[in-house]
Amino acid sequence: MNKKFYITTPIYYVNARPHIGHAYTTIACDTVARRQRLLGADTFFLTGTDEHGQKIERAAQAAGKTPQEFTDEVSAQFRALWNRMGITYDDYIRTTEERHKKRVQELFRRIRDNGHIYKGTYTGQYCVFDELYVDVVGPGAPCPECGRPTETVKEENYFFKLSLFQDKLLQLYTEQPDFIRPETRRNEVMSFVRSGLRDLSISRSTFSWGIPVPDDPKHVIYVWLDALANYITAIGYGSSHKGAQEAFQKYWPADLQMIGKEIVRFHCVYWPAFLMAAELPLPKSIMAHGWLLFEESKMSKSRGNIVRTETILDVLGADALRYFLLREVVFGQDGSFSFDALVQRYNADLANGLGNLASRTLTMITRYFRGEVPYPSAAVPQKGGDSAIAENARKVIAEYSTLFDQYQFSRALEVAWGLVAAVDKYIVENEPWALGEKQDEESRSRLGTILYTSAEALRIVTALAHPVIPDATSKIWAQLGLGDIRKFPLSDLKWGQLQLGTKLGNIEPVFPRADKSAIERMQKMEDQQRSAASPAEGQPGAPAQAPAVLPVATTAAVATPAAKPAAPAPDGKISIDDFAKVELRVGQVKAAEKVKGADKLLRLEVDLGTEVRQVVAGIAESYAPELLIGRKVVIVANLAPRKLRGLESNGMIVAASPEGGKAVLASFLEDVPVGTRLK
Ligand code: ME8
Repeated sequence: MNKKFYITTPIYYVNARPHIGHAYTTIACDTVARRQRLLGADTFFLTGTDEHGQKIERAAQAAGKTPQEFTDEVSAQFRALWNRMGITYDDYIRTTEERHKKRVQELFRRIRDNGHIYKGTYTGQYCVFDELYVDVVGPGAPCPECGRPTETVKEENYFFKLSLFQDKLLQLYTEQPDFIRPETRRNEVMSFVRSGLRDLSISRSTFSWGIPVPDDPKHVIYVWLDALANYITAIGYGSSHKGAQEAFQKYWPADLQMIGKEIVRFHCVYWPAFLMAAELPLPKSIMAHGWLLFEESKMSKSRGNIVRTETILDVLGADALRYFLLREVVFGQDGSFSFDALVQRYNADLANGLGNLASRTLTMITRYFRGEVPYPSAAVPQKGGDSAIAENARKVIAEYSTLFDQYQFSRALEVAWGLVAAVDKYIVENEPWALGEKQDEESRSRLGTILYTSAEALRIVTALAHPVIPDATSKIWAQLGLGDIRKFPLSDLKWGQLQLGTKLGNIEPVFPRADKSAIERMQKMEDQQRSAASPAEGQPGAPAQAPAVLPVATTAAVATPAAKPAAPAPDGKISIDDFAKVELRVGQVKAAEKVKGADKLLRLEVDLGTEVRQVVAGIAESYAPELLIGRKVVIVANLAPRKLRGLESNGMIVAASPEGGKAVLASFLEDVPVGTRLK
């Protein structure tokens, strides 16, 4: 019997339209699902939308629609986008569907019957944006996750005995190290759980947009319990239908649940605890990837820095986006998106790389061998270069598979494209076009060997890359005369399978080169979208300006997403008066420490001569706090105070933030008195 493989994306909130952050997770899952299918696994790929809760209810209100109308509309937009991109999901679950609602109630009942739910009163702060109960005190206190003001909730709730599962969870993380990937996230979760778990409120009674608690419909089930349950309800948990029950037996537990790093706690703490309480098997692995950053902060609708997927599809196509995201971003870490980098990668690796190799090789086979694959001739001895390519390809097949199965997409693609580069070099060195002019036996044989070797390497890269760039590789495969690539059993891939005499299909370029205008076009399309975006599309409750919080991303404190410059002169320059508005001063660090729960932030006390200021800076990944004590730094002294992780930051520390690198603090070679102004 075939191995099964069940893979899920998060179900996306429908409070805003999809952007390439959502597409990133969906593409990664689609790629894994496609590879599993090629490897022969009975694969089930689930995605969908998360449609209940206060956040969605308010978004609908802001749009002047009923929650159902609103969720129908936005959920359909997500689905239409995935369809347009050729995402091969097997089911699309909406949490407003009847099948889901009934099955969530069944799960609630089961956990309650097992004695893990009790009634109590919750008094505390709630973050509507994160749909999260938070441990902060006082009305309006900022959410430690996103910095938005929290709301005070005092209501009778059902509680889940989360505290009971602390030891079991720690045991799980220890015994099943792949349960949470990557390692950094696992460590974070373990220290969170070790610090103690409190029981969790799992119902709300002050609004109604949710699934009623069984036997007590005044309450609706907490949106995260409702949402997480989708992973089992979609495949039949809680159904009385035999077929659905069989599907659940077959596919659960999930083999891979892919998420973004901001929802690790829900998936790696709450979710397994709910499942344990219901005595259900746990997912095998939860993989949390990093964030796509745009203009230095997390791409998100509330920050207004999103890039729509449609723009890239219109100009470069889905394969370009898929390849770029998986090749450019180290999976698990944050990565920046820019149109420049996208087009550069597209041209270098796809148009000039794989595309060029395909058209060169196939065109020469057409021209010199009337479109039929020649075979390396036994009559003329092979050269070192020929066997080196074969050897290289064998190694690539093995390495690519290992890396891919560890979800190291970027490294896997780098390895495969190493073969593309090697074949390019091989072609240039062997000059098949010169041999093509000659008719003697030896030249023809040699030419056959070179073109066979090139075509076979092309076939191997094409098969390996298919899950990543399905459209282009399907075309190249057909051009190689090999039919439908989806039917190729990838686990059998080895050197030498290309048959003598295979008749090539029609040769057409797969990746036309993109010129500079592609970047301009995409930028223009996005600018138009932003200016046309209606306010209703924003996130209700979100501040008008992006909060300068948590995703300090790669930036040192210099780049604050909130600080939009005053309108620049038409040539982009500012006047000296504009510059004079910024009060830069020399400060000296008196104290420095890590901010709890924020791996990028340091809390500094900086002496400005006249006063000591608290500054929170995103430089923890670049500087150990103890190394900063006594160091002179440059501070933007007249910046309005802002809160980061609940700590007030009074000023900003100046640093260079090299692309992809670590922040470097601005400093002086000569000694300068503390408090001196820079001008
Ligand atoms: O959290 N970079 O939904 P959501 C990378 N409904 N990935 C990003 C991203 C970015 N800038 N922006 C979004 C929710 N994502 C809940 C989930 S699951 C039971 C409930 C991706 O619409 C990433 O996968 O806020 C992230 O975790 C997810 O979208 C969040 O989507």
